[in-house]
Amino acid sequence: MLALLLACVAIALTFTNKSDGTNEDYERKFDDLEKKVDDHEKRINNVEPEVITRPEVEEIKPVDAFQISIYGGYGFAEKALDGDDNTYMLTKSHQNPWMALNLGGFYRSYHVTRVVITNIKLIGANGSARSQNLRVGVTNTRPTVGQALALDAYDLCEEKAGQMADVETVYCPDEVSGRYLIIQFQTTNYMNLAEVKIYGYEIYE
Ligand SMILES: [Ca+2]
Repeated sequence: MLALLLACVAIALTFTNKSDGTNEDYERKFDDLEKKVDDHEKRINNVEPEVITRPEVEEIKPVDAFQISIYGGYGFAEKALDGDDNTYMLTKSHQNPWMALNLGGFYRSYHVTRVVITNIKLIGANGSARSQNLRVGVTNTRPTVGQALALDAYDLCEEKAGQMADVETVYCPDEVSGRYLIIQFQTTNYMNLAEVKIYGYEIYE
């Protein structure tokens, strides 16, 4: 009888142990699965979204400036970059007169975002009225002093028909970039501008 009882206890213990062991296995596997799910969620939550950063837009100081011609030996292009509205660049009279601003030398290219151009004021309405059909663009090809510049010789940012305002702001689309900023009037006249300010950022290629 005792032997039978012991046998029953042994069987019961064995069954219990076996049962507990199986549950532990399942619990362990469940814990492992939970941990994997947690790890996976952490990985998903920790993935930083892809951020496309754009460089800071700042004023671009051209390294040099030139134009189709210089009127009277004093209307140098640099006078449109001296911060003084009372000094101005002046060309002789041409068909589609232009000026160009070298944004950074041989190895640099820029995305220009906007250009603020101040018309001449010193010689009154007659001077301002010369500035007709403004065109602003960008190119990597240096224009040649003394030569006409074709209207399609550069990537156009924007053109504004009619007489230019006292201060005109021109915007360039994202895909336009280059080494030289071109300012041109689609008219036949002298070109005289008091100031040009250029904003954008350097492109590293
Ligand atoms: Ca000036």
